[in-house]
Amino acid sequence: MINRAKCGVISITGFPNSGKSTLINSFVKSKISIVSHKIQTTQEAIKGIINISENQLIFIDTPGMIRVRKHFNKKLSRSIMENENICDINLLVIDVTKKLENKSLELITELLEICNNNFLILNKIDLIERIKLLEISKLINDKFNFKNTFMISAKKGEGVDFLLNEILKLIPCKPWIYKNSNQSTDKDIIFQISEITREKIFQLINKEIPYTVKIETSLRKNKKIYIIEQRILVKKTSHKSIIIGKMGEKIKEIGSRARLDIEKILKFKVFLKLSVVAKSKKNEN
Ligand SMILES: Nc1nc2c(ncn2[C@@H]2O[C@H](COP(=O)(O)OP(=O)(O)OP(=O)(O)O)[C@@H](O)[C@H]2O)c(=O)[nH]1
Ligand SMILES: [Mg+2]
Repeated sequence: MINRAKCGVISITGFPNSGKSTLINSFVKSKISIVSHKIQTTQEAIKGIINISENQLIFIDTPGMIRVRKHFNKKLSRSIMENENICDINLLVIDVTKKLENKSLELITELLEICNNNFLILNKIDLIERIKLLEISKLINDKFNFKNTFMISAKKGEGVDFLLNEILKLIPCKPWIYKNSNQSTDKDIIFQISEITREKIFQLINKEIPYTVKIETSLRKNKKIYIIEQRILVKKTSHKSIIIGKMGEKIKEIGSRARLDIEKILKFKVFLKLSVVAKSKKNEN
């Protein structure tokens, strides 16, 4: 097997909210990257690893690329560009329900510089008519030189296996980078568990608060159960009250949704204890 080993690095880039994290989860068949309806959910690059017979595929989910480079966005675009020249294939994911502005077209030019093999991924095809889809495909392909175009629904898994097969045809012969064949992500379990809770906050709390939240996680295990304690660090006492919600309803919902997902990852029963801490470190709950 060593002689025939193939290993490919595939970056997943595109605009915020286009479905990049949904796609990496669909490839890996596990929630390794969090998903929400809000833009800029993914804050740092996350690798998803799958092994198929002699092939190892390493996907890199990246934070959505945007033009307005505020302080924290600079960091985000840098982490995308760190992948420059290391990927064998770049999947540029476009949300077909969003209108493509001129500045988005300019950004595509930048994203194509990351790699020599670029695939155009038209995502969310479950939401538009075929005729509109073909128009979008033509519009983009007339302007840019993509190696191939794929029309998929990352959420429903439509077209994902076909895309995977085309990727397998292009990856180079070289030794596997990750020797442990059970490893599905480069992130440790503490990161994954913290991210799950961050996802629930993105899904359940409105506006800007989710962007400022940090999660601290500790975990221990006995014979019967994992005991996980998480501190949700927020900037202001007012944010803390919003996360806790009326009669503690919000935090309860965050906790029960997070626990279910964490149990899926750990494949074990979990006791999850959440507390919310305002930055002043007073008023812990
Ligand atoms: N209907 C539909 N919704 C999708 C599809 N793919 C993703 N979504 C939804 O689009 C939203 C954004 O998905 P994400 O996977 O978080 O998008 P992203 O590109 O990783 O976003 P950022 O990390 O913020 O850049 C979520 O609400 C997903 O459920 C799809 O194929 N069809
Ligand atoms: Mg994402």
